[in-house]
Amino acid sequence: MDIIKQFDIRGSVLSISPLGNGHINDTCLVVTDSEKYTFQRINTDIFKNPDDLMDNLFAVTEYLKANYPNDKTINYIRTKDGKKYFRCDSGCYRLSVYIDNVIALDSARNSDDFYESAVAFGNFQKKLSGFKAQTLHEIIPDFHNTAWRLENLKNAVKADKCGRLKDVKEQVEFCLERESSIDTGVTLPLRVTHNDTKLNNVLLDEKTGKGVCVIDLDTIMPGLSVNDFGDAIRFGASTAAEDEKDLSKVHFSLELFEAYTRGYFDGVGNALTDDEVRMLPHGAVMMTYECGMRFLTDYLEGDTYFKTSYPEHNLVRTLTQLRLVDEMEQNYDKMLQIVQKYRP
Ligand code: GN1
Ligand code: MG
Repeated sequence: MDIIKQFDIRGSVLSISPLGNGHINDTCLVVTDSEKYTFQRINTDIFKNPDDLMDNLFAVTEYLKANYPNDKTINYIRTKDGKKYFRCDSGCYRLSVYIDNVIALDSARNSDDFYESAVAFGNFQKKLSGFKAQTLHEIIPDFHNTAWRLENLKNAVKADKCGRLKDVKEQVEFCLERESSIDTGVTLPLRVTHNDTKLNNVLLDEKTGKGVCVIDLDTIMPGLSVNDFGDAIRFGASTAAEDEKDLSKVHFSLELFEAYTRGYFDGVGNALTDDEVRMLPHGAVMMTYECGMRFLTDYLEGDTYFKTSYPEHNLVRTLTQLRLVDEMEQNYDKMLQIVQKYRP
């Protein structure tokens, strides 16, 4: 409560309650008698430099607000002494205006939801094409360096510090077998990328289902468009949640892939190069493979990175991701055809 008062808020606080289900930061809804706010404690184990992080967030949101004043953009509130976040003994905190009358979905209710999220992320990519990627701080180095993620997995396997390797031999093998698919030899342009393009990071209008605002800007960095596309497919083109325990419910849906591809091109227009367009399906496989390896590594290392609710949580997540990789590989040619069908 005292921390919230450090920010330049309107009204007096009526309530504070938990919000959302991110794996990294702690998020609350703060209601005052005149406004609602999103209040977050930044996870500084993961975001080691909150100054750089908040600089990126302010730079990007201020650019979007100035250039696209009619679109909804997250509005961060400074502290009373003008800082971008508040630091005290218990951590680093930030505040933004809560966006009302919206929903965030953990899985698409239908392909329209996924289509709308794609339009929003495509648009986001297009709107930021005039923003100089090099001016952003690299918040988490090697974030989507899949080869490095594989090295981390190999190290975790070697150390086997929790004795869990015996349960995941098959999954480790699956990841090792795909090493040669990582380096494609194609160099793609550096862009401003979101790097966490999950369906639930687009707020949809609760009545119309249209995309309202892209959120969770923590990992905005210079990166590759195909990875943003791919991460969205990883999460949203599955028929089940990322942590579905019943694997028979988890499938890669070509129908959802098609809906996203159509929406993405409706949003991004012709802002991508031919190489980027051609590599979109590869981005989907890579992001899913990479995320599977990250969950598997964290499982082997004793669940120190991702928040977990039960001991096998990271293993369950690994299994869904690897299942999706397998099915994407089987459908790769169809994915390529769909991309060609919708490209402008
Ligand atoms: C994390 O913060 P959250 O829950 O949206 C992670 C992403 C993973 C995702 C898997 C900074 O995202 O990279 O894809 O979990 N974010 C970070 O659900 O590591
Ligand atoms: Mg995130």
